[in-house]
Amino acid sequence: MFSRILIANRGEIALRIIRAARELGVETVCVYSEADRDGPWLEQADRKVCIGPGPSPESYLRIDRIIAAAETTQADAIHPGYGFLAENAHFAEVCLDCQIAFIGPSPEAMSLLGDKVSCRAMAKKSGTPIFPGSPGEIEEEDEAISVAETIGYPVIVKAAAGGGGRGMRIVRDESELIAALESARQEAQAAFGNGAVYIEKFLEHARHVEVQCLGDQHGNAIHLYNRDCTSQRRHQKLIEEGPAPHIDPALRDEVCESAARLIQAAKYCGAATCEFLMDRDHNFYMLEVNTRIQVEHPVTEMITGVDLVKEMIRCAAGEKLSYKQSDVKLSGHSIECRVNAEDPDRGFMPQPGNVETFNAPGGLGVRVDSHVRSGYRVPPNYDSMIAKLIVHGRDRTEAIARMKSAIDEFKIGPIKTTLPLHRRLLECEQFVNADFDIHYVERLLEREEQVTS
Ligand code: MV4
Repeated sequence: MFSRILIANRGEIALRIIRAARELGVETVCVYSEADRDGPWLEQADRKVCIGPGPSPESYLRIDRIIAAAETTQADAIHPGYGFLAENAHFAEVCLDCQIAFIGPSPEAMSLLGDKVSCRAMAKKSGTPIFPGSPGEIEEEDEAISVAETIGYPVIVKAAAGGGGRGMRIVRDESELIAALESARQEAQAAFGNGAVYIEKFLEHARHVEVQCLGDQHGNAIHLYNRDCTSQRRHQKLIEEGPAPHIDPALRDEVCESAARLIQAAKYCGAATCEFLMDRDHNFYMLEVNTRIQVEHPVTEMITGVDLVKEMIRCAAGEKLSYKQSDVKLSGHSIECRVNAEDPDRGFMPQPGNVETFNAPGGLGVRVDSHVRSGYRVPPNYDSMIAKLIVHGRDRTEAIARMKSAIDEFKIGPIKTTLPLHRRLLECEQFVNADFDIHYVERLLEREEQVTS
């Protein structure tokens, strides 16, 4: 096991990693920016190193400064958390070159799964369902036309290096195809420095279902069942839950096992998530693989009892996974609300500033992952998530009731948060019946706007 790990992140995930390391008897070093000087999580670290000014390109994205901090504090590994450098294969490679373990996959596995074209090819080999589409990158206009004709319109043009909705173009008929191809290429080149694009059949009404996986350096890979992340707005998830509702166990196991086979085929070490879209007839199609620990990982921890961050650290240190597939048992239902410092009544405007009151809820089956306490000032430089409220219940009905009660108990002020919106979503018919698709939150917000104006 490592003696000391450096955490190249901030906020709640930095605290989450500190907790896991502490249980393993591993010391922690936190790097922080000038804007995070008073970050409460820093008090929990064994050491802290300032790496630059508030803007992340000058601190949390500075590979040179992070490596220098790891070397001066003699850290033997780096945990990247999520966001920032977590899915940067170059960073993972620099860590290894400097003889610092990267707590995550090898740069090769990260690149293989991070590129959507090579990931799709790998998925096909491992029997993971994918959308019909181009076998590889689209290089010629003629190929685009013939692929789209074969799979049928509508199709979607996507960037191989894309993710989170950037570099995508929906194409409804052949007349739009060539222009979409060209503009997707240009956007991808500008955003990712890689203009490669591919084509898939476009699915209109879908649910977002993802499978949590873990792999070790000994060729073992397991899945930890699934989560539903359909409740999102502009590619920002608002509510996640697990297991994904309304999926029969036989189909669920088949998809989850196919995800684990993909992770195994990629010789993957650490935590990975395979994202799928599911249509109304319960057909699954893999979208992409996230090669990091995700924000919503506590949902899986609540329903399986597995500490995902500890498993990541253990696997990076060369240990075997603590669980075989048959050791992973599903229990009850979990829901997570991402509490953002944003005003949902004013176009989700960020609400940086002083948090005078922060009274978190508690009780049976209630978990709050947050770095915030009363008196904390939310800096304007970073993501607006200030807490994750996670509940566990014996079934979905109990989890919903518990979440509503916990939201009512949660007092945050004077800054506005997304909690009142979460409360309304938990009561809307589509959520209650889990009869929803990836556009339902936006449609609900539009309806609310019409009522108030
Ligand atoms: C799709 C799709 C429909 N058909 N691919 C959006 C982000 C990126 N991860 C992939 N995305 C989508 N890919 C096909 N073939 C619809 C989306 C999509 C979406 C996916 C998941 C969650 C929310 C979404 C919102 C809009 C579009």
